[in-house]
Amino acid sequence: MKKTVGLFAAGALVVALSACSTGATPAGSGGAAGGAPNKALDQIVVGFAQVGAESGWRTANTKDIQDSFKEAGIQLKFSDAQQKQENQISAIRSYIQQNVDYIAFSPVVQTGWDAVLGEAKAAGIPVILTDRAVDSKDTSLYITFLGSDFVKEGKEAGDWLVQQYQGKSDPVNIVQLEGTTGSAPAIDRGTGFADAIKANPNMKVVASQTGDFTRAGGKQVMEAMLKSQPKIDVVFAQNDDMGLGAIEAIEAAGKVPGKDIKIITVDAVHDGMQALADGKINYIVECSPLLGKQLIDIVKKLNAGESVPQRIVTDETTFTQDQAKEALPNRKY
Ligand code: GZL
Repeated sequence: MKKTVGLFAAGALVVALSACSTGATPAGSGGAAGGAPNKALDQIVVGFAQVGAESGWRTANTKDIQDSFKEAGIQLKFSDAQQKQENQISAIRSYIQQNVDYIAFSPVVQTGWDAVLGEAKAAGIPVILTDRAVDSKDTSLYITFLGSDFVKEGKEAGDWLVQQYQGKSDPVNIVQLEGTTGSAPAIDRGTGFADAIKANPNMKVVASQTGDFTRAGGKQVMEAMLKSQPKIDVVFAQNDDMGLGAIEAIEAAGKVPGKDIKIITVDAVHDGMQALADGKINYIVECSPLLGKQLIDIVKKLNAGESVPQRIVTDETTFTQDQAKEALPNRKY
């Protein structure tokens, strides 16, 4: 929807702003540009281009977004890109064609978004990043990035490991199961983890490979690492699903996960927390998929002509085995 400029009286130019999305606040500028859309909530249409359905985290994220929009009475157009960037780009282009009021998406990888985000900007449709970031230098291409601090998550995983081996100097051979290649969580969790352990020369990442955030991928990569690595002490899986796949491979190799090989993961979805409570995983860093309500809040603020911060970091915590046993009964996902 564009601003509607109309000539209402001889010589008088009155700008009539239709209830449209051009009142959005360019990132970091504060205040609405051109007046608030102020649409009735049930008239607002948001196009959401989801990454896929690759993990328990993604399933929970999708459910939370869909439930939040239903509860808010805001129209949601939803697409699943099956972890392919070209599908997400097509979905965004389709939302532009449909002239939605806002576009939200979780970029499957960090790079390659400037062109399509430029098209959304030219169409006057504000873009909200959820979950994952883009590496665009032009921050006017999106209004805000709502999601976790992945570097912090990686660091928290590494810090826990360093603490476990405090005062010991024996070699600690670590294998890392990376998330989707080129994705913000894979890049940043790897950076945070490496930073956390770098002061300990006895701790070495002896192998690191992507399992694409899937259980099957984690199992496949772990099977290969068990064959190629003479000794593995620790697995750092960048999400629960790859960690659960690694457990299957470790047990198939006749070893005890959580004891013979320690496992640290990220997410804290139900199956991961169950494995943690059962002692098969040793530590989980939470990454909350429950972004729906915050996304709705951003849409409502923009519709009211209010500005939103360019970066909104989600709250999350960490879990030991005992904490998982306590938390499990009340977990939403
Ligand atoms: C993190 C999210 C990641 C999860 C994985 O915010 O993008 O993608 O950690 C998911 O489980 O597949």
